[in-house]
Amino acid sequence: MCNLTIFPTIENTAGIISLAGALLVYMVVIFLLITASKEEDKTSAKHKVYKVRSRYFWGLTIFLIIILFVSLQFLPYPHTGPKVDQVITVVGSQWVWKLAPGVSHENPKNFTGGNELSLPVNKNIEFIVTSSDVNHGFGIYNSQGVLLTQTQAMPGYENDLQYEFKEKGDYKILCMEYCGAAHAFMEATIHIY
Ligand SMILES: [Cu+2]
Repeated sequence: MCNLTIFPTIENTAGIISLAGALLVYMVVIFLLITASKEEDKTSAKHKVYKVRSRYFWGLTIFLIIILFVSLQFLPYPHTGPKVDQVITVVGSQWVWKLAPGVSHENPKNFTGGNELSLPVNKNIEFIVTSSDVNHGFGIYNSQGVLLTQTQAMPGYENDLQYEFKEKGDYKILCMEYCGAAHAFMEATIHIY
């Protein structure tokens, strides 16, 4: 699951900007500490730091407000990232998982799908996950019982989860959110070929 490739997503860009900002503050503090003369008392050094910090705070606030207004016009943000090879609709219900290939326009309550599915190895699979009743947790486990990926199955919402199975074999889907009496028996199987 460890993927070091950096995609230019909004999250990554925001992360890089925050990191750069934090480094900038750090550098300013180091600079002030180095340039402060020895005679200068601690209070005046502290004042200098506070001044820089408050300027930085207001600068950052204005910058973020501008970015907010500039970026809002691009909503809804287009889907970025690797290409999807296959789409699977998943509906969680008390107490079964139903899976079927393709995008479903059906009301989740009428959705028909099985609790077993075969999918190809090394393909980017997109799971569109929802629920027909209460919240469920859609978790995919390998044969050793290790959780590989998960998302919530919520009534009235569709959560997208993309995952590429790297090994052939059987994977289990279990419910990760307590949803009633038979919660522990809510499972499905994905065969990767
Ligand atoms: Cu459950």
